[in-house]
Amino acid sequence: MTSASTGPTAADELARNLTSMETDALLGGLNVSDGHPRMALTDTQREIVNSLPLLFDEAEKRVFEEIEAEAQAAFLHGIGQHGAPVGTGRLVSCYSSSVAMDITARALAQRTGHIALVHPTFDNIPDLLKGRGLTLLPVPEADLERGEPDLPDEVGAVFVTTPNNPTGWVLSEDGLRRLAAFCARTGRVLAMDTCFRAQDTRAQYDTYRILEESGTEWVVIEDTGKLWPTLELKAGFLAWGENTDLPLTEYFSDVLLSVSPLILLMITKLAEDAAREGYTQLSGLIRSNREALAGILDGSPVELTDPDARISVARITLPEDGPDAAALYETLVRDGTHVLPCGPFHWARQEDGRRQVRLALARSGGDVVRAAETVVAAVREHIEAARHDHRVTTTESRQH
Ligand code: EGV
Repeated sequence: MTSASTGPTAADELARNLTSMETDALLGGLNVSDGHPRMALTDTQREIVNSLPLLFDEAEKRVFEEIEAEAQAAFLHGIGQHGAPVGTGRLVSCYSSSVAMDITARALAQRTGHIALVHPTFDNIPDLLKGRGLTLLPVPEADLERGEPDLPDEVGAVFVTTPNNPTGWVLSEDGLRRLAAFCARTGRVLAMDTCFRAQDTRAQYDTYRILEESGTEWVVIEDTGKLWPTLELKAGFLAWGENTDLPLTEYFSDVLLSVSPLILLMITKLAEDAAREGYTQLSGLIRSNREALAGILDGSPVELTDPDARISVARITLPEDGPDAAALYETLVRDGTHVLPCGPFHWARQEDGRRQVRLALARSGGDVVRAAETVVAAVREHIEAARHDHRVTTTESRQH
């Protein structure tokens, strides 16, 4: 129990989910918390935003299905997904990828009580699955890549986030082939969250072709929400296979009729712009922000955890004699800087993330630099203060 005078305890902080911390970061201060893009629009993106009144009129006139198929094709073909089931009725558009995730969770719970889920990953994925009554089994990334995870019989589905959040790990093409063959052979559904794939070309091999060729039952969740600074105007796409026997159409229709055709038209324009220059600009910004972060950490007690990652978030590892992630998070929030402690990503074993925090990189270069400098200063201060306390204690004990 928390009393009003003492405020939240460490245990309360551990119990908080990541999105509640991201919500606090929206109140003001320096926000390198959530994975949503918050940098400036590029010039050509600004032109698209300026054309929204025209797109509104176009959306009013045209047939929805045509607008939707166009947006899905523009976006998915632009990131290598030529086998995506556009126009088949097995690809629906949702307000967000989390809505697609919840529909998937509900459908999977019809089939099985147990799911194998990549560990670590963003905590709303395990939370949504658990919310639909599923029991989860954590599986490390390397076991998924090997394609032969050791699973008890009652596990009816495997869920993979690739590129993974927050690690940036990517399931390779051969890894997916092995995993899909394993799922086909053992009668399990293979579900994938590929929300960050537009940021990493290593994740842009044609996932759909491999899944269909494997013969397994599959579900894929895609997202436009990590790419463009469009104030939460975005869509999640939910796709499934020809022989995927899950009530996805029904559960989708329980949630919504359709997303806005205005947003879909905007996505078409942004995807076309992305194919021309937008993805190069985006990966350039993310790369230069990751390099700036690495530069500031260089020679400090803090390390970049995943130097090979390409996605728009970066983990950093804190030294053993520094603050743990929860303590650093609290110190930084008091100072008006919002990062995420990595404990909750390790949804089955929070302790595994106690030395890591995550910084968002889809920000202006200035924001990332200021956040990185603040983090390093706070860690150094903590170490200095601990040394000082140690000296004081030693001197005191000598005097007694
Ligand atoms: C990230 C938060 C939820 C999620 C943030 C995210 N949304 N909980 N529906 O979009 O990495 O910060 O993915």
